[in-house]
Amino acid sequence: LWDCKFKTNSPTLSLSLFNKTDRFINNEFVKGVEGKTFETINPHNEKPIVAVHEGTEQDVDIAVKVARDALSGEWKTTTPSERGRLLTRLADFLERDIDTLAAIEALDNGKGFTMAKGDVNASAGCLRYYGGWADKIYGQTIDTDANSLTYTRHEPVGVCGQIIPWNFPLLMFAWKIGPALATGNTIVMKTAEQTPLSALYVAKLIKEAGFPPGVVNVISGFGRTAGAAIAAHMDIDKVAFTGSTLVGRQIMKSAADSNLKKVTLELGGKSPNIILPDANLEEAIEWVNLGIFFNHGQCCCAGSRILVHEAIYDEFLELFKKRAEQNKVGDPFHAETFQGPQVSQIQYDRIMSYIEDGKGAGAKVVTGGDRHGSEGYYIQPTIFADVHGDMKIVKEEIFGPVCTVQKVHSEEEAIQVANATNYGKSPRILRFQLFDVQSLTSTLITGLAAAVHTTNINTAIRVSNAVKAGTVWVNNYNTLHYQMPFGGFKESGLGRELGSYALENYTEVKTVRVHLSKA
Ligand code: TXE
Repeated sequence: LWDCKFKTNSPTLSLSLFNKTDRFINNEFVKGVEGKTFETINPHNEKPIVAVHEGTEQDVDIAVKVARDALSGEWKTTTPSERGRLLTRLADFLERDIDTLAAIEALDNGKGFTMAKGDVNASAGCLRYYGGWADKIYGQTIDTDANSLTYTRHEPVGVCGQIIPWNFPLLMFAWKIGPALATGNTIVMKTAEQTPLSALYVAKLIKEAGFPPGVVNVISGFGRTAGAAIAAHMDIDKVAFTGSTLVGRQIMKSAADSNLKKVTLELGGKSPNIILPDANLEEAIEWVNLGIFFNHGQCCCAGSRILVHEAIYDEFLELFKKRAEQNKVGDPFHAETFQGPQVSQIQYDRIMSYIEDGKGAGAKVVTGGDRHGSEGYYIQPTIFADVHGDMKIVKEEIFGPVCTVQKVHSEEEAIQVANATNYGKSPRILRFQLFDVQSLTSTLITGLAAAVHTTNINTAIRVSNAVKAGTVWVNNYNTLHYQMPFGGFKESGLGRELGSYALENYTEVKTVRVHLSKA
């Protein structure tokens, strides 16, 4: 049991109700088989919040069995409309408990309480959206010019393993379970070891909403044990993963080496944000600021490579510096906080080492470049200028509040630099370096997102068409919505999440051909 009180920007909040830190299998909270626990850390003060039961391979086995049985139990006869109602009810409960969920998220992840409330609302919206889809999953009738009736059915894939990261713990949970449940699958979810808490709270709500036992199972645990067990499991039909490109590769390999389970991946990025001379500079600066510093730079689609036309480069830098310095960094529970701590010591160290590397390589620190304060994993919003394409800070995903501003001389050059995310070694070399994160990230060929800022519609469309990215924002950034598909070109991923596109990941198409007798 943990019992804490927080002074938030809404009334003081008590989390004493939340005492479920075991794994959630078959609608019950039970201890892990090996009886191990691990601590989840508050990134604001670097102190443990609570010990959580660790799920390992054996727990994955149990969860898979339960999820397999659930496919032929009550869930099989739960009608599509009822599946929709269950998802909608779960969305209602998220909204009902928004303060509690946002507080858990702020505490465990470090994001601002206000931002976390946004995540809760977006998660509820996503679940409700997929609740709406549940009774609209159908195939085609096909005229084959023969004496037959041919039609397709969109059937659930089966047991889905889902592995999520720590940057949007609750939102990633919702993105994953929404389409999977709408289409009638069952789930074994592994949350990120840094942020297991909000999913455990939602597990309680899943039971309360009335989902049959075994439909959603949640395991808190580590990647190399529970995560790897999911990817390699012979009785999991599909794995959906969000995380690093390095692990994405391993998951695909495990899927291929086991039962060829279906794979969807949402991976890293080094997304370009292009500012052309005719842009509304004041508005563009706001979007650029949000593009990189939102969620402390811990977004796979963060606009971390800012490409600015030479005609406005100096003015842009001056205004962007001023804007970035207004971002309030501090306690997630303070009302005015825009940027909280990074999620963990590991991420903090990784980001600081990139900052040092940038300085060492001769990039100019426009603002930031250091830790913020003396406690917690806080880093100053950092802008580097005078960079070139060979620098590590330009080539590799930093996943923190750090961006580079590069000067370009034309629209053509902006497009060319935007698409130039292939630096160095060939994939053949990678085979021998699968565990070398640095060498692997340095070869990232990303294509998750991009943006262009211009007031000319022709330029906007021309650049959008030319940029190789799964999402292109025109005169905005980081505006995701559950109705819009999201995913990566190139090494940024496989498949699309959200929108109707995500439903395809969770259905098998069955063709039925009926021979019609002539009589
Ligand atoms: O990611 P991991 P990490 C990027 C970002 C970040 C870097 C490292 O650049 O700096 O990755 O972060 C599980 N088999 N992104 O180390 O390891 C793990 O337990 C199966 C981008 O946290 O990929 C967690 O649940 N699963 C990203 C999830 O994978 C494994 C978000 C992500 O962890 C596993 C996060 C294994 N062998 C990081 N190893 C995005 N696309 O948004 C780990 N996991």
